[in-house]
Amino acid sequence: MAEAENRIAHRTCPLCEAACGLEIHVEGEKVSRIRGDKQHVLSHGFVCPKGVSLDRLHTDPDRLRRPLVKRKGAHVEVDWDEAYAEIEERMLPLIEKYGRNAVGIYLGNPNVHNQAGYLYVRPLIKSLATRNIYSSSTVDQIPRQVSSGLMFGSPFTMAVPDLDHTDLLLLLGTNPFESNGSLCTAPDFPGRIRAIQARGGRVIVVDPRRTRTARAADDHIFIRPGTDSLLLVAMLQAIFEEGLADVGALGKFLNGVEEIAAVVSRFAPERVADRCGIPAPRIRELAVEVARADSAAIHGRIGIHTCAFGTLASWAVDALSLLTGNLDRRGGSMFPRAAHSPSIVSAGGSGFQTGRWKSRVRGLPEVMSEFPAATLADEILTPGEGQMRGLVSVAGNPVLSTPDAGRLDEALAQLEFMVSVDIYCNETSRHADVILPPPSPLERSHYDVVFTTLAVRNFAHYSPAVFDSEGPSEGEILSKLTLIFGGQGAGADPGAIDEMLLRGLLEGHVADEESPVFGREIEELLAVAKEHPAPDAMLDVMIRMGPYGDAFGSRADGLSIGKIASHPHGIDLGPLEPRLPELLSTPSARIELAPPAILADFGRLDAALSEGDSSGLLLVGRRDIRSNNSWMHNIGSLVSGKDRCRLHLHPRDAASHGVADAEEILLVSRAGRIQVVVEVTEDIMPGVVSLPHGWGHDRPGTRLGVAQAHAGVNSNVLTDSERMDPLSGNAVLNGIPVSIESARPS
Ligand SMILES: Nc1nc2c(c(=O)[nH]1)N[C@H]1C(S)=C(S)[C@@H](COP(=O)(O)OP(=O)(O)OC[C@H]3O[C@@H](n4cnc5c(=O)[nH]c(N)nc54)[C@H](O)[C@@H]3O)O[C@H]1N2
Ligand SMILES: Nc1nc2c(c(=O)[nH]1)N[C@H]1C(S)=C(S)[C@@H](COP(=O)(O)OP(=O)(O)OC[C@H]3O[C@@H](n4cnc5c(=O)[nH]c(N)nc54)[C@H](O)[C@@H]3O)O[C@H]1N2
Ligand code: SF4
Ligand SMILES: [Mo]
Repeated sequence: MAEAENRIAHRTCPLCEAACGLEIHVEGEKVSRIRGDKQHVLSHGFVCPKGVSLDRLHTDPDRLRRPLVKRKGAHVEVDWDEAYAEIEERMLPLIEKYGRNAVGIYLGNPNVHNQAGYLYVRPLIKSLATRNIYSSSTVDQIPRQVSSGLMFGSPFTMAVPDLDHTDLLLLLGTNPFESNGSLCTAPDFPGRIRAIQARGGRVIVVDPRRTRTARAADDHIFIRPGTDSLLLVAMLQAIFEEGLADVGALGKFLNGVEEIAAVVSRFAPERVADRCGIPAPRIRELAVEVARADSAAIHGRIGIHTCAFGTLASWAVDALSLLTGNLDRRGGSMFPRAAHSPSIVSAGGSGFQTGRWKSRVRGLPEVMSEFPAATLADEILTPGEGQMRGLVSVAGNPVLSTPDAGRLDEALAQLEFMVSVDIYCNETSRHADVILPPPSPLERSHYDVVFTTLAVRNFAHYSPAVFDSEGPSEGEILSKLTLIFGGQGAGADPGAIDEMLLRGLLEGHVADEESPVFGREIEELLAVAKEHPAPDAMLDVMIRMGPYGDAFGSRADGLSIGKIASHPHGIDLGPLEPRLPELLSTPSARIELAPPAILADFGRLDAALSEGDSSGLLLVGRRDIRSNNSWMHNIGSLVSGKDRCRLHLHPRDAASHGVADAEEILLVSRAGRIQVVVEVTEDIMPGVVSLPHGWGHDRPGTRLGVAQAHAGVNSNVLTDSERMDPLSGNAVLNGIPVSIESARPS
């Protein structure tokens, strides 16, 4: 017998936005150990319990290796050709009979952690030619994209806090000690927070829970859920009133300061204090501290975005940063410069628009060509022309992750045909007639196309696959679906999509007079890129044509995918540098501080403030370092120990409701009711309760042996699909009015 080969593979962890470098020790075909890559240019050895469990995801016997097709109500394994043929035979007639919009698509979060999702989803959507496009964006970050689109011209021009240089970090509605950060790729967020403190800076956390991040901070401010927009706007008012507004050099290309000064004047701290649960002097003090700091970085996430005023709150974060001279400046909020070429954005166009078309049932505006995930069930359940009869779900688990989940669960059961591209048969994919499983993360190469654009330091890291895959790659699966829906048939060669993508990437560059490859032969450049198999060939084009790229030999010493790959610990591309006005793509080529949609939303904010507040309990979520949304609960080491799916309740509320620790209660909202065990804790604001999302693994028909034994309950049965941020379509997932009832039969 040949001796087992021992080697160390280096790769980016694809699980969360921190993008840590892993060192994977391999003996033969087995991983013997995973630890942090100490030499990684960004993570310097940091890892979390999920990253070191990647091999257990890889070896999980419940992870699907072959396609499943539903026969007589039960899933059976079939080969790939049979699975594709089934899709062609059953989905195409639906499209023919009911039209293109009858088949929708839902895209889940792992698509942004996987280059296949980045490259191959767009052609798939194009081939479906449907308006029924949904994704986890509308239960997550889309308010940030809308505010960025309105202010800077592109929904991808998002500022990130310059963690490594700031003197004051203000965090709102984010708990990076558990989540490891979001819209801010910063492996070892805890270490970076300690570094701010070590260099004499301060960290302030605004959160209705005393989180691990809050405990590590210098200051923690409790806030009533859903009121961050009011807090931030009142801080703006205070800054104008105190004469502290100073936009610095950005004044040369900035519109709208006077309009904003006028509109925020109605929101003095004294007016919002009670609603926020923060004394007015504290709000003023905070505003002055941000304005007077040598540098300040303000960052808000899930807690401020998944609210009724998510877009306004996101806008206010940038407005505060701009008006205190902290936007696009070291130590403030800055725009990263990733190594791959950006999707082409330019000033002077028609600008960022939403509402170009409306959803059928509720008339909700499209945002970034998507409808809100909160209306997916409506479109399936409501009869009439254009009713959805089929669905393609790629890397999503909306049955656990989107609001009014009980209703969506029922809706999916009524579809005539559903395809899931997923590694598990879980709460959502159990509804699918065909499940197509892509390879495990260790069986694919990785280049972080999304999170390098959100990193606190510019970097590039390529990792080859650790193991070969027996099945087709995710790109190939998505290409097959593209060809089927495009009418080329299940037998067509998926390589045709690679060829199309590659040519598409190159055509713009050779035709662009400003480009260093202007006028060169496409075939010549194609031949260079094709030295790598797809999708690396596409990445090679994007890297070569990117800001540090070699432009196919035109720029000596520039980057290519091969060059990046020759640095297994990544390449450091330096600290963030100012990028305005170069990056602006608004029609005016200026920053629009007062876009009409934002100005108009102040009227809604005013009305909401004038209305009375509900005095009842408000439900918020939370994350735990060992979870990853809904889908890592089948890994034993990540669910062992104390049950984590418990309702946090303040002792005062426990007493007033006559509820004891560890008691099971009924939690009731307008949308639904669930039975849950209470954990009484001082670490939550009175009047607020908290339950994590992503649990509820007790549905029949799934194949999740471990998760079923740690089922928990689905918090999204309680979240309400009627409540959303109208500017972005984002669901309200935090600040849900709930009441407690006895679980004991009366
Ligand atoms: N109440 C409440 N709800 C929330 C949130 C909250 O804070 N509170 N957070 C929201 C947020 S931020 C998000 S991003 C969403 C997530 O919403 P979703 O993306 O819908 O849900 P996930 O749990 O991430 O499910 C990911 C799915 O992808 C599959 N998968 C994993 N890896 C791969 C892969 O490589 N390829 C493929 N094809 N499939 C794969 C998993 O098995 C799983 O089925 O949930 C949202 N829901
Ligand atoms: N371990 C782990 N890591 C993850 C994930 C995971 O599920 N588990 N998911 C990943 C994904 S998809 C995302 S998008 C990111 C999210 O990353 P984060 O935004 O850091 O997400 P959370 O940890 O849920 O932190 C949200 C915080 O907002 C608070 N909050 C709730 N309502 C309000 C409010 O109205 N105002 C304020 N100020 N705070 C409020 C909650 O108490 C909570 O502490 O995490 C990513 N990383
Ligand atoms: S923090 Fe995120 S990227 Fe880093 S090891 Fe954990 S899951 Fe992976
Ligand atoms: Mo997310």
